[in-house]
Amino acid sequence: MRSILPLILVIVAAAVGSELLLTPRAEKPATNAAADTATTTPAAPTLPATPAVPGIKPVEIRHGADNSVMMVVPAMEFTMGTSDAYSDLPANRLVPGRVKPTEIKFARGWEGWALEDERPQHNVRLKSFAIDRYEVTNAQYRMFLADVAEMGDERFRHADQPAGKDHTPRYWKEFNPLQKNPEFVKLAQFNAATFTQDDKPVVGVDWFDAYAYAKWAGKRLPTEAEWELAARGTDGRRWPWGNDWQWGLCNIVGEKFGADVRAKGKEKDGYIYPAPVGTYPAGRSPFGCDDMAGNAAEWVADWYAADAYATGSTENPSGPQTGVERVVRGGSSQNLPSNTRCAVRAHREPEFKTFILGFRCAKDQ
Ligand SMILES: [Ca+2]
Repeated sequence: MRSILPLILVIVAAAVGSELLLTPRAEKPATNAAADTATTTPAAPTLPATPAVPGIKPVEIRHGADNSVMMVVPAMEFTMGTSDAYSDLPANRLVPGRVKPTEIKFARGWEGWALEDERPQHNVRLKSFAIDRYEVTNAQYRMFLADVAEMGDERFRHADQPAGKDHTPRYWKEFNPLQKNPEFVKLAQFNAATFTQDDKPVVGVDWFDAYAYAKWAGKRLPTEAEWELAARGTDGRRWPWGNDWQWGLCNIVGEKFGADVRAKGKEKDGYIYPAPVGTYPAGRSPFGCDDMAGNAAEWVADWYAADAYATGSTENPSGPQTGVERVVRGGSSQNLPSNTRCAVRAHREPEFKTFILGFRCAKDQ
C-alpha cells in the first residue's frame, strides 16, 4: 500500500521543522502574515466564469441546513484515474515558453504525473448528485458544534466513532506549547485566526468529524468517484482548470524548494496555510466547484485500496467494504502541483488530524 500523505508530511517537515509542522521561519513576509490573519467577508456565491466544457453546465442549488451552495452533477459517465501515457509528458506542456526548467521540476515533484494507484484509467458511470461548491468552513462547522453541544452527537456519529470523542478541530485549541512564547508568536506565520477564521476551510478534523458533520447537515461525504468527477469533469484533465499547471489558480506550497528564488518568502498563491474558500475563482472545476486542487485536502467516504481502480465497480463505485485508511483527495496548501492533481489518491487512518485536512459534503440529487 502506497501512502502519499506521509510523503507530503515529510516534505512539510523538511521545509518548516518538525514540531507539529508549524515551526516559524526566520523571515516574515508581511504580505503573507496579513493575508493569513485578515478578516474578510465571504464573497457572495456566483456562478463561475470557468471556461465552458462541452456537455457540462454549472448549476448551483442552496442547502439550508448548513447554509451552503452545492453544485449539481447529473448522471453521467466520466474518465477516472490516470492514463499510462501521462507518466512522462514533455516538459513543455507546462505553459510553453513561460516556465523555467526549475519550475517544471518543482511542479512535477517527486511523484511525476501518474501514480500506480491512479491506474488503470477507466470509465465510471455515476448517478446524479450534488456536491458542496466550497470546502466546509469554520463558520459552518461552528453551527455543527453548537448543536452537538446542545444535543450531543448520537444522531450524527458513525457507528465506529471512538467513545467520548470531541468534535472540536485540533487547531481551535492550543496546539503548540510555543504559542505561549512571545518570540515564537512574533515570528510565526500563523496565529489563531489562521485556522479559525470564519471563511477558511475547517481543518484539523478527522474522518469521524467529517462524517458526523455531513449527517448533521442532512448530507453525506462524497464517494471518491463523485469527488473526482466533480473536480475534473469528463475529459480526464489533470487539474480542475485543465492539463497545464499555472500559478495562482489554487493554494498549494509556494516558494519552498527553490521554485522561484525571487519569491523570497512569498507564496505565489498568497497563502502559506488555508486560504478563505473560493479565493481562486479561475481555478474552478468544470462543474463550478472551488478549491478542488489544494487549500484543504478533503476526506471522502471510501476506504482506501490501492487496487480500487483495477478491481472496483464501474457503476457508482463506493470503495471497499472495509479498510484501514480512508481516502483523502485534492492535495493541500502544503502540496506540490503534482500532488494536487484531480486523480491523486491520498489516504490516512480515520482518526488522523492535521492542519492541511478538511472536507466537503455531497448528497443525492
Ligand atoms: Ca481542497
